[in-house]
Amino acid sequence: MEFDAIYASYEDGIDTTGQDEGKPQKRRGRRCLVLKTVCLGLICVLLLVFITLYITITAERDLLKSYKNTAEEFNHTINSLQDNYTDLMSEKDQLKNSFNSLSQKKLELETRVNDLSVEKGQLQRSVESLSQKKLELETRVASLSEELTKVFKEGYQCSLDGFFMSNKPMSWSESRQFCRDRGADLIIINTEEKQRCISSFKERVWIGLSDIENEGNLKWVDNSTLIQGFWTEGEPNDDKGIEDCVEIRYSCSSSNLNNWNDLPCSEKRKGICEK
Ligand code: 293
Ligand code: CA
Ligand code: CA
Repeated sequence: MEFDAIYASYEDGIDTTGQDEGKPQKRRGRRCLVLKTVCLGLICVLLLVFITLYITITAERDLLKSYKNTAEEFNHTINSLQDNYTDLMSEKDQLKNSFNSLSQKKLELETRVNDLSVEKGQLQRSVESLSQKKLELETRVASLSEELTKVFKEGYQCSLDGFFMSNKPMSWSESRQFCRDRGADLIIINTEEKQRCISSFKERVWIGLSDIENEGNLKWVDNSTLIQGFWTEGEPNDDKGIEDCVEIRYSCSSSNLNNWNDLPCSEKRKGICEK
């Protein structure tokens, strides 16, 4: 109604030509055009509003989506960091346990090292004391050996040099080795003087005579054959078929030079060595 009134007054103002015929029809046509134009304008405005709203909403939705994605990524990162943290804490606990156990072992080892050091000190002192005792004993043995040789020489009026006796009873071979280790060998008695010199010795001793290699064929240690023997009566008898080495038997009478006896080589006797 308002529009009709406006257009009517407008049409009235314009039409100054005085032509009245067909006026209402034209007026209606114009009104209709104006209405259409207005409607179109309104539609355009509404369309513009809709498009603007659509773009804005779409942009907001995309933004929200992006925020959501970012939030999910954050969550994911946080979860992963939490997992890492848990792993690291567990590793830390393990390392702590290992450290404690190693510290304990270190302490034990330190204690062991200390104990061993103490033990080492004691052993070193023992070794020193034993070395000292060994030296003393060696000196004593040397002095006794010297004394023995002196007695051996003086007691039996032996004027022969280069004689000495092994320090303990051994088999014939061991006694021989004792002599050889000292640059000598078991004595070879190839003169009466030698036999006289040692025959009254108050021990049973080995001499360097044997038939080890060939039964009945007695030989000296230098491989020479026996020429003159100083046998006890009835010797050598190879008793039980096992007597291959020769000893000098202890004899009360130093005037009795016949004091040799064959006996098993495994018997233990001291040996008389000759250089
Ligand atoms: C037998 C007879 C003894 C002799 C002895 C020694 C051993 O037992 O008269 O003293 O043999 O020859 O070597
Ligand atoms: Ca024999
Ligand atoms: Ca015999």
